[in-house]
Amino acid sequence: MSRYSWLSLLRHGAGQPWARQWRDAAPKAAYDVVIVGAGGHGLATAYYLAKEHGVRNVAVLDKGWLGGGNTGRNTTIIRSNYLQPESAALYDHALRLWETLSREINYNVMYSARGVLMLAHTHHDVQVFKRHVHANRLQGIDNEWLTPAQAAAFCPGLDISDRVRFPILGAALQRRGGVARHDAVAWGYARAASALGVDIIQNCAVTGILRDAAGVVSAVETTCGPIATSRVGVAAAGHTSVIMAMAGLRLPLESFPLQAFVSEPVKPVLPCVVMSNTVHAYISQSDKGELVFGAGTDAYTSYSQAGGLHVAGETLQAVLELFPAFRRLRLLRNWGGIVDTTPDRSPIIGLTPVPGLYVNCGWGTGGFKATPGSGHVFAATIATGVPHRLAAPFALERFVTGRLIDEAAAAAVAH
Ligand code: FAD
Ligand code: PYC
Repeated sequence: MSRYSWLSLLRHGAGQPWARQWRDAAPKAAYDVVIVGAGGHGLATAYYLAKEHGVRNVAVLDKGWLGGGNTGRNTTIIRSNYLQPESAALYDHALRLWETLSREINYNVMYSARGVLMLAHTHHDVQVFKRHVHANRLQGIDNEWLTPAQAAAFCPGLDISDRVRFPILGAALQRRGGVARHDAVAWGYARAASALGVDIIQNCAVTGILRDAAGVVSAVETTCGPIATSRVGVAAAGHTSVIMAMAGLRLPLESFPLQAFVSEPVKPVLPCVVMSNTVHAYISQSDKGELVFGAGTDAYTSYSQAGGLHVAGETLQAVLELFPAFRRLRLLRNWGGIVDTTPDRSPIIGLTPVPGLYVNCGWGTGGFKATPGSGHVFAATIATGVPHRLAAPFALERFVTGRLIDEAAAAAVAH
C-alpha cells in the first residue's frame, strides 16, 4: 500500500494512477479469525488484530458493501460525556484514539473537535447535565457547564431569549466532542487492515455458525461457501440477534429503526454540535454545508431501514423549534439504520457461552463514537480469549449478575 502524503499527492497529480484502496479478496477455505460485519467496529477489530496482536489471517465478511450498515448511515456525533465510570472510560479511550486516528491509519477521517453542546430546558435537565459534568470531571474527562449567554457565545444562532417555547437554561459542553466523516472511517480501516493482510469480503452473508462435537466454533456457513475457523467475532449491529440465533443464543437485544436527515448545503451557520433531550433533536453541519440531524428511534422493533413517517415529522418539528431559521431550507434526503439496544443502553462486548464465539453489539444509537475504542478492545479480547480491561464490565453476564451500566440519560435524545 502506498502511503498518502504531500509527495504522493504531487506524484498522482502528475499522472501516476491511484491504486485500489483495499484488495477485493476471494474467501479462503480457512481463517484464524472470521469477523462478521464490515462496519466500522468489525473493520477496526480486524485492523487492531493484525496491527497489535499479529493475527493477520483474518476475514471480514459483509452481506452487503462495507460501511453500508449503521456506519454509513449515522450522524457521526463523537463524545465521551457518559455518566458511569465504566462507560466514560470506554468512550474516552475511543475519543483519545479518534484524536490521532487519521495519522495512525494514514487516512483523513476528518475528525473535527468542534464541541458538543447538550442543551438544558428544564430544571431536571440542569440537574442531570450538572451531574454528568461533575462525574466526568472526577473521571478526568472534559465537560463544563455553560450559562445561556456562554452557550450562545460558543454557538451563535442559539436563541436564548425567553420568547421560545423551551427556553435554554444552560448547557453542558464537551469541547473535545465533535464529528468525523463516517465513510472515511470505514474506508480508512478497510485500507489499513487490507494492507496488513486482512481479507475483506463483501456480498458474502453469514448464514450459519457450525460447532464441533465439543461445542466449539468450527466454521461459518456463508453465501460464498463454508469457511473453517475456530474464532468468530460478531459485529453486526441491528442484525446481531439473527446471527447469534444461528449459534443457538438469545441476547437481550431489540432492534429499532433510527432515521437521519440532511438539508441542502448552505454556508457555515452552525459551528458546533447541538443536542437537546427535551425538545428531542440533535443537529450539526457537515463540512459540505448540509445540516445533519435526527431524533429518536421508532417505538416499535423492526428490520426496515426506512422508519416511521411520523418520526420524520416530529424530528423536523423539533429541529425547527430549536432553530426556526432553518425552516427556509429544503430537506435533501433521509434514511434509516437498524440499531440494536440493550436494557441498560450499554454495549455488550466479550465472550459468549459458545466457545470461540465473541460478540460486540448493543451500541444502539451511539456506537459510531466508540468505533476505534470498540475495535481496539474487541481485538484484544479475541486475540487473548480474555476480556480487555475496559471491555470486562460490558460482558453479557451483567444481565445475570445485575451489574448493569445504566446510560439511558447519556444516550441523549435517541433512546
Ligand atoms: P454496522 O455499521 O451496522 O455494521 C454491521 C455490518 O454487519 C453491516 O455492514 C451489515 O451489512 C453486516 N451484516 C449484518 N448481518 C450480516 C450477515 N448475516 N453476514 C454478514 N454481514 C452481516 N452513533 C454515534 O456515536 N453518534 C451518532 O451521531 C450516531 N447517529 C446515528 C444515526 C443513525 C440514523 C443511526 C442508524 C445510528 C447512529 N449511531 C450513532 C449509531 C452508530 O451508527 C452505530 O452504533 C455504529 O455505526 C455501529 O457500527 P457497527 O460497525 O457495529 O455496525
Ligand atoms: O450518541 O451522541 C450520540 C448520538 C447522537 C445522535 C445519535 N446518537
